[in-house]
Amino acid sequence: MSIFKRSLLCFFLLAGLLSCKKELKHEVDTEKEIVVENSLLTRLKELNKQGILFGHQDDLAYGIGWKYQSEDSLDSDVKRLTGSFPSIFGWDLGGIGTAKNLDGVPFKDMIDLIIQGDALGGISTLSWHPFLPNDSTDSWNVETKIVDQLLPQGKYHTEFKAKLDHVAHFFSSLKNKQGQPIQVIFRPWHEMNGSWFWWGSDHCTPEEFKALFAFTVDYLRNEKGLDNLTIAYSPDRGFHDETSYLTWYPGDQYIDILGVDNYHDFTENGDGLDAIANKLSIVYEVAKAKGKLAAFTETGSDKIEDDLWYTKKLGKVLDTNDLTKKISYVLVWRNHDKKHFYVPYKDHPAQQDFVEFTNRKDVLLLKDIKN
Ligand code: BMA
Repeated sequence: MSIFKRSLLCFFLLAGLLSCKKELKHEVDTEKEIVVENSLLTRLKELNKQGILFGHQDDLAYGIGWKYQSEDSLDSDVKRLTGSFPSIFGWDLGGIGTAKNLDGVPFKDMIDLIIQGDALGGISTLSWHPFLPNDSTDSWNVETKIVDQLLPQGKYHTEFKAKLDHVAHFFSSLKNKQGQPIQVIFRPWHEMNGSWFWWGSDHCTPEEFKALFAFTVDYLRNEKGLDNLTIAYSPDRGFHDETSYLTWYPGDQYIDILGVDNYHDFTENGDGLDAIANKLSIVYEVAKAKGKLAAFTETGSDKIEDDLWYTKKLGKVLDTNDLTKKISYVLVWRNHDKKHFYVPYKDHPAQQDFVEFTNRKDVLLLKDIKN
C-alpha cells in the first residue's frame, strides 16, 4: 500500500472513530436528559435535610373509637395527641377491584382522603397486600406457587394484568383540585425475604420475583402511562449485609426509595435495638451509594406495652449514628382497635412519651413541613 493510500485509510479510520465517540456521547447525554426526577422525590430529598418524616397507616380513615365520615370532620389519632396530622399517610391496596380494602377502608374514601391529605401538604404511601390473582384469596395463602405464572406467557398473566388495571385506575384517580396527578409512593411486593406472603422467598426465586416487580412497574408506567409513582423496595429484617439486602432488588431503574420493614427485632425474641440500627444503616449506605433515599417503611410495637417505646426504643434506634439519623421517613402501622394499635390514644400510658417523641425537632409531622 502506498503512503498516500495508507494515510487515506488512517484518515477514514480516525474519522470513523471520532464519529463513533460523538454518537456515544450523544446517547449518554440523551439518557441524562430523560432521567428527570419527579417532584415528590425532589421534595422528599429536600425534607430529608430537615429531619425524619413520621407516618401512620390508615391515619385519616379510622382510629380508636372513630371512623372517617366526611371531609369537614377529618380526624387522626396522631392529631388527637399532638395537634398535627402525621406528614406521611400510609394506605393499602389489598382487595383492589372490590369496594373495600382488606382492612375495611372503602377505596372511594381512600381516594378522597389521599386527595385531602395532599391538599394539606402530606405525602401518601401505598402498600399492597394483593389477593391471589387466580382465586382472590389473600396475600397469606402460600399453598399456591404462582409468581412465575403471573409473568408474560404464564397461566395467570391475564388475571394478573386485570388486577394491575384496577391498581392503575386507582392511581389515575388521584388528582388534585387543579386536575393534576398527585404524586405518591407505591411500595408493592414488600417483605419478600420472609415466607408469609405468596411472593415471599420460599415461594419464588429471586429472578421470578424481580421479573414480577419489574413487570408491575413497567406495566403501570409504560402501558398505563402513570407518571405519579415513586417506587419503594422494602424487604423485612432478614438480611445482614448489602448483598443479602439486594437479593430481591429489581434494579435501579425501578426503585426510588430503599426501605426496610422491621417489627420483630423490637420484640423480646428479636435481635434488639443495635441490630435494627445496623440494618437501617445498611439500607442507608446502599441507598446513598445509589443516590436514593432510605426509609423505615414499616415498624411499630403492637399495643405499645412499653410506655417509653417511642423515645427509648424507636427514638434511640433513629439516634444511633449519622446514617440512622438520615432516614427519610418512618411509618408505624394501623390503629385497628384497643387490641391492635401502634399510635397511643388519649389516656393510654404511652401518650406522653409519644408526644415527647413527635416533639423532637428532627421528627416531622405535617405542621413541620407545611412550607
Ligand atoms: C397486619 C394486620 C392485619 C392487616 C394487615 C394488612 O399487620 O394489621 O390486621 O390486615 O396488616 O394491613
